[in-house]
Order: sequence, then C-alpha cells, then structure tokens
Amino acid sequence: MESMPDHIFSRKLETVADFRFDENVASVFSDMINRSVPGYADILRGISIFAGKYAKSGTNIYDLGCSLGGATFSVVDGIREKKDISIFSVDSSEAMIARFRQNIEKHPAGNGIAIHPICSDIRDVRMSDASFIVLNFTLQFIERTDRQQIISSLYDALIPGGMLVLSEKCREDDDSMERIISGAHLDFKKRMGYSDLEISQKRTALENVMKTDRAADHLGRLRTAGFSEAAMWYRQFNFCSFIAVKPEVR
Ligand code: GEK
Repeated sequence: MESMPDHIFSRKLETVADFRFDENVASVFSDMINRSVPGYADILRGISIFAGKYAKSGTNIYDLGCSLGGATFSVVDGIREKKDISIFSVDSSEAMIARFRQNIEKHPAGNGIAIHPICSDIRDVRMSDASFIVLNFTLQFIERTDRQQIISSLYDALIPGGMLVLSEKCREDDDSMERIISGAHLDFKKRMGYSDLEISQKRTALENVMKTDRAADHLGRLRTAGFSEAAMWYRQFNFCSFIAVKPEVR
C-alpha cells in the first residue's frame, strides 16, 4: 500500500501531545508501521497463512483495529479459495477508515467475500459466527482493565475450531533483558531512518497511550478466556504474535 513518508516527529516540538490516530498519522501510516514494527510484513504473511487454514466459508472474520487494512488484505489473500465470507474491519479512527475505504475500492475482494469497514470502538461491536479474528497491535491502545473482557468476548464470538491472532508489543519482566531488547528495537528504528529526535518525541507521545503487557500476561488472559490452546508463534525483539484456537466441542 503506497504511503507518504513519515516525518511526523522530525521537527522539534514545543510540547509533545499524546499520540492520536488522526489524519496526519493515517496519511503516513503504512510507512510508519513498516519502519516501526519489526517483523510487521512477516506477521501479515503469517496472518494470511493462518486465515487460509482457519477461515471457513459461510462465517464471519473480524479485523479489530484495522487501520488501513494491512491485516484485512492479508486475510483476503489467504482465503481466495473460500466463498461467502463477511470480513468486518473495525477501527475507531475516522481518518483510518476513510483511507481504508479507498484501499478497498482499489483492491476489491471479489469471490463472494465482502469487506465491511466499520468506524467504531471494538468494544461496541457485537460479534458472532467468527472463524477467524485478528487483533494486530490494537489491544495495547485499550485500557488494561478492559483487556480480559475483550479477549473473553472474542472467545465467545468464535465458532469451535476458530482462531484468534493477537499481536502486541510486549515488555520483559527482567529489567536488564528489557533494556537489551527495547534497545535493539531502538537500533532497528535508527536503521529504518528515524533520527534520535523522532524516536524520543514519538516515545513521549505514546507514553500515556500505549501500555504494554508481558507475553505471560497475554497467554494468561487467553487461557482465562477459555483458549486451552494458545502459543506465541512469532517474535522479533519486543514485538510478539500469539495464536489461540477455540476448542472443538466434544
Ligand atoms: C495493521 N491492525 O496494520 N477500537 C477500535 N480501534 C482502535 C481502538 C479501539 N478501542 N483503539 C485503537 N484503535 C493494523 C495496525 S494500529 C497499531 C493497528 C499501531 C485503532 C487505532 O485507531 C489504530 O488504527 C489501530 O487501532 C492500532 O495490521 O499503530 O501500532
């Protein structure tokens, strides 16, 4: 997906406001996420492969916090053989959804697969009959106190045998490991062309907005929801992705 280059934090700001997914961010988002999230393209490829295996014809798919539709279009690529599937792609940012709608016009799914963009908080969407759900780097922006309820509601929305993919930036328990791993992420961003000023201003902007958990917290939440089968399938530095499958009814 084409995008303007991200220079949002390149100039010295008097005060750094809290990060928002507004029009400025939406217009550079593709560049921003590719240069900020190590393994983003690998995770999208994984989502496509898992969707190919777990999405079922005649069911629903949800992409929650879809931004410009990176994960939605990966799902579509993975389910070309299937038909009669509704994909509901939800984001609370109007700017993201407006651009996502334009992307859908350029890349229509076809084959009885309909993409429905929805501008809403994911907590307000009723979900059901889902064979595949994606939460790709979204939960970290939602209050911690709501996270268990969200994961449990996704479990309820899945059909038996359905899969949830959850990707999150994670923090380490151990301070020295946290320093090493988040230091590597910092070097990754420098190699992707971000200056020290951009990195530090973005970190300040995200401080109150993005609260990360430990990988163990995510796995614990998945198990509490009822996902007896859950595992981390991908990790690069502090960016992790988990899969969880709702047990078949015996
Ligand atoms: C991708 N998944 O490219 N309800 C709905 N959307 C929300 C909420 C909420 N409560 N909170 C945040 N968002 C995408 C990348 S970006 C990750 C996801 C990142 C939305 C927010 O508007 C933004 O578009 C998205 O979640 C997070 O695969 O920027 O690191």
